[in-house]
Amino acid sequence: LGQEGLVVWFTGLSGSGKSTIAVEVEKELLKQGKAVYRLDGDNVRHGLNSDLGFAKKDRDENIRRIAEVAALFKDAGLITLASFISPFQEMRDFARERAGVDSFIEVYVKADVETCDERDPKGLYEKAKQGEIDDFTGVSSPYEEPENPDIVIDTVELTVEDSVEKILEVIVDE
Ligand code: GGZ
Repeated sequence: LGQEGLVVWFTGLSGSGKSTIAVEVEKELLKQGKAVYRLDGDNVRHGLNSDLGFAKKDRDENIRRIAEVAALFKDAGLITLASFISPFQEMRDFARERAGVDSFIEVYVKADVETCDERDPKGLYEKAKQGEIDDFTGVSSPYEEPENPDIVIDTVELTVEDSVEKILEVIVDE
């Protein structure tokens, strides 16, 4: 990998491990002296996209804006790590198209709903099942599995360390 930017797009359910893995990938890339920036719900949904909720229309707009931002960061030469549920194939395809097909890596962070529900670090699945949160992905809103991901990370089987290694192997070859 030279100075060229890249978008690494993490998709998966809430609690699948997207953010945990993206944070560790970021640390490794920084250690290697790479220019990297991470986009996730904490720095996007509270600012740029604070007007958006979780109905399909809002999720699509959330991902549309993030895809555009990621493409700009990529143009600036950054390895941009984006971790969002991004449940719809159409919008993930849009993100790939905006980045440029050769500058985009789709990482499916795979864990079944039951596992995520058991982990439930923020108690959101419980709230969703109680009807306290509407349109919750995996409970009352759909998640379309990636049709053609570049990398599949099965977080039921793999440790965080192994997951990071698997992703870095692909990134450094780009
Ligand atoms: C899914 C929700 C919802 C609903 C709040 N459905 O695990 P988290 O808490 O920290 O991450 C989830 C985050 C999902 O935002 P995204 O921007 O990634 O979603 S999407 O790509 O679909 O637009 C979760 C929290 O927000 N959260 N309500 N109803 N996740």
